[in-house]
Amino acid sequence: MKELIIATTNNGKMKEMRTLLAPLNIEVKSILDEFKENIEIEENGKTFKENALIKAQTIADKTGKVTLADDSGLVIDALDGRPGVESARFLGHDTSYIIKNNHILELMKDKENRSARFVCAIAIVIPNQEPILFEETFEGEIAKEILGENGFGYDPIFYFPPLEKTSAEMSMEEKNQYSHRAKAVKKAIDIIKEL
Ligand code: ITT
Repeated sequence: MKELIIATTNNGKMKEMRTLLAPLNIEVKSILDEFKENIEIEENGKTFKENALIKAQTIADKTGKVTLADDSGLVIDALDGRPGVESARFLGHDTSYIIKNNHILELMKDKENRSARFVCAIAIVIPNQEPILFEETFEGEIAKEILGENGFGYDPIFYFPPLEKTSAEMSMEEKNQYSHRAKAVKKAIDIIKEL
């Protein structure tokens, strides 16, 4: 296999994907690389896996090429799993993460249970084959304040106790050692290597 399409328009995600998939030594293309424009896909699934499959299937149908999609998000136990599958749309898709993150800190102000996890579901669609789906997590806590400038999205409020840092304070190498996406992409690499 010479190329892999990643059904994403999220630059932060794509940056991590390129680094994580480098060991495959194949061309890795985002939606923007492949189509020269963004393709809107309605993510109306109820679970991360359903949404990952919707994205990968839509793009595989358009390209006829092997396509991988990541659907991910932040699950906070004290907020009944919110923002969850709505993570990108929480408070509006175009609302800045400074506002989203501050709002979550406010919602979590009096909460004793701060446990949370990032979830990453990956779907791999190979034309004319059954889709492959799996999910991994990155366990941590909601921080008390916004800290760090690396990463993207909710990284500045996601505290990882083993390193005593938020995931926005971790280097890319550190995040790619422990994250939900890193663990899921490692599984994807093993599958794609066999194609
Ligand atoms: P695509 O669907 O085009 O891939 P998206 O941003 O809409 O891009 P998702 O629907 O999977 O992607 O939503 C994921 C959201 O979850 C993302 O926008 C972040 O807010 C959050 N998220 C996921 N992984 C994250 C990570 O590693 N660090 C910080 N936030 C993360």
